[in-house]
Amino acid sequence: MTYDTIAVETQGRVGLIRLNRPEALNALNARLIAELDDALAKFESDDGVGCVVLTGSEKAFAAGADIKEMRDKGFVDAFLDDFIGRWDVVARARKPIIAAVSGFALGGGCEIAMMCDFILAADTAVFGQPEIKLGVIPGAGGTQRLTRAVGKAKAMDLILTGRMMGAEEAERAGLVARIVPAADLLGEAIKTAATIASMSLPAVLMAKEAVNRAFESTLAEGIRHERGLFYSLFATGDQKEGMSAFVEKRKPAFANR
Ligand code: CO8
Repeated sequence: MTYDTIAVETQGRVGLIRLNRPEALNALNARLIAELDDALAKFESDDGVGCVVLTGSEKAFAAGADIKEMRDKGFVDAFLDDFIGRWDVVARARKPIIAAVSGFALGGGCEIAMMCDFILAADTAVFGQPEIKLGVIPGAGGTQRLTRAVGKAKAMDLILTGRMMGAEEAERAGLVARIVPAADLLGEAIKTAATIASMSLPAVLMAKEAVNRAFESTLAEGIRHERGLFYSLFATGDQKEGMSAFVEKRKPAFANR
């Protein structure tokens, strides 16, 4: 597949995807989602990639779903086509994905960022769910993921008024893992992804799965699940390597097996 709306590259064990529709502030249209799906599937099956960074431009991570594409849809077409269903590509990924957000992350843009495993934000980042101003509501998980991230009060404030929130407020609220100066954002995201990609891949995938389980189960269920995953890692060579390296005072060389 040739990409018109994203740019894809690898840097070491890091897969990098840039949303690239500058004329529309990276508004997410069907073509872009199909390309994102394709690029992520390739990274998922590439043993050379251990972590993915998803980013946009300096001005916009993504200013939402493409309003011009959505405007004329009718209910039956939207329902039968289930176009939002295809957006789950990011949430379905097993490998970790870091959202590196600079500028606008609005509507579907904020929702895609929240589907990633964590968000690194430039100090210029702006988050919001402005769908209410368009006569609709968030449709790609915004009412659920934002509420889990920042709590009911702030989620209601943002979703009912459509107001935007800056990086500092987003970090205070727990939506953002860290803020970095805009000029350092991509470098910091790639460095962070490289650190993750240097770990044992089975351990990384299981850690991600276990943390996500916290949002889908009771505490007792989640802890049982975590314990099962933890014990299973003792079947990997990487566990032997990691613990031996610590005892022998050297760096581990994980084989990802
Ligand atoms: N869709 C389509 N085009 C867009 C979008 C968008 N979401 N956002 C910006 N653009 C276009 C503008 O139309 C403009 O194009 P043109 O030059 O041809 O007029 C170009 O990008 C530049 O935008 P502006 O001139 O508006 O730039 P400003 O710097 O003045 O303003 C803003 C930037 C504040 C980000 C402004 O563009 C804006 O408010 N954009 C819309 C934000 C929004 O409402 N997003 C939510 C969209 S709805 C949604 O995401 C629902 C998700 C639910 C899932 C749906 C699954 C498909």
